[in-house]
Amino acid sequence: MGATIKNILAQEILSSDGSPTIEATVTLDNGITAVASVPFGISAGVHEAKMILDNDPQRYNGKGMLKSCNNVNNIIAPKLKGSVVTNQKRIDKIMIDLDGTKNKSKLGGNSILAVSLACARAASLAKGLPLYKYIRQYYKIPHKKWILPKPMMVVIEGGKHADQSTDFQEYLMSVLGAPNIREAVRWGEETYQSLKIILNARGLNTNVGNEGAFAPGGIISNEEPLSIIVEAIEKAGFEPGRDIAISLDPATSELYDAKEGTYILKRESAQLSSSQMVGLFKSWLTKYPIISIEDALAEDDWEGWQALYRELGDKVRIVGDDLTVTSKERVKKAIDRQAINAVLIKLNQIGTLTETVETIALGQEHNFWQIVSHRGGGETNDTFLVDLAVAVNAEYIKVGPTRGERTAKYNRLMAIESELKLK
Ligand code: 2PG
Ligand code: MG
Repeated sequence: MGATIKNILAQEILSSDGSPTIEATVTLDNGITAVASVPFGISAGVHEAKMILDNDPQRYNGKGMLKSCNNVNNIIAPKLKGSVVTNQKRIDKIMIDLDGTKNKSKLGGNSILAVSLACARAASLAKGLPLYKYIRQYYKIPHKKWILPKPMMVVIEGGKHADQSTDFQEYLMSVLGAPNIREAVRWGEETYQSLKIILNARGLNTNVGNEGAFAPGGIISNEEPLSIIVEAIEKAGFEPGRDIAISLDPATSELYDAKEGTYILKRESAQLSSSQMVGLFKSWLTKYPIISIEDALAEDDWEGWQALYRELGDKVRIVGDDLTVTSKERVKKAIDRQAINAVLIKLNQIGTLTETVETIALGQEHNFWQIVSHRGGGETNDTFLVDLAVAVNAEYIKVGPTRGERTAKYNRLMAIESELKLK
């Protein structure tokens, strides 16, 4: 029998947004302790696992997480004490059953995930393995080699992540051609610095948004960032489309008027139908080196997604985020409907490590890209997502280029590369 859980304690910590989030500490009978924390999104999809907030206006404007912590300390912890920590599937199943709802709304996806991740980390320590190796071994993930995820860096952001910037939420640089991760990170960061010079030269400010990307107020259109990024890639000495390409996350669930069935682009005083949105992206593909588009359409606009896939599925990676919410069920639906060829992965969208790994496995059976992502609302310094991405050979990690909670992810990725002695 392996090490068992002696105690689990959850408490509030501050997220990158200055409001609380949840952190869990697991202590084992052999004295090992492990800590994990859970981020949250600001443009969260409606189908995500529920995050439980206190809604007590006296504390943190209602955004406290004491209820979530109490759910861990008073309900989850007593059930899990004495469990073998290396049996992650059983631990996750106990919590799923204890919650009993479809979207983890009773105990909170945030509470359950904090415990799930802290247990996995404790188990990896008990086994004496780095977390990424433990995850690969425990879930019998069939990859033999280590192929590290490349940086997909958010470099211009708007939407709900910044005021007075673009309607579309994220413009990203995906590094393609670097010889290794350390170089890939350097390429991305140097290009980000070139971008700053170009934005300044165009009279646009370089304040940053939630994810550490530039959020240039006064930008005139949703298309302008594309030419700016191409210019920045060239200025940094790289070739657009060969060394570094563009990825997009317009996060259009936030722009969708469900009643009218249209997408509202305030910057351009435009109101576009699904097929006009598809047309817009199609025209951009002919002008810019775009390799992936995430949430090009709203989370329940299935017909729009299918049309997009029919039109562009062989030219670009079509990534589900709000559409698929790291749920096996929704990824399955997207496969059946031929709506995507890549999946964004966020642990807190589904709420346990086991379910996340299952969703990834399903996508990989279909040769979909896996992009493991940070959150734009409140992130933490926890780097679990990086170990997960490495364990499954994900194609990319999507993380902003600055601010400590973001650079921690790239630092972890480079450390793993050094540890594996990959050149
Ligand atoms: C997204 C994310 C992360 P948020 O839409 O992909 O960039 O944003 O966490 O705010 O939902
Ligand atoms: Mg997204």
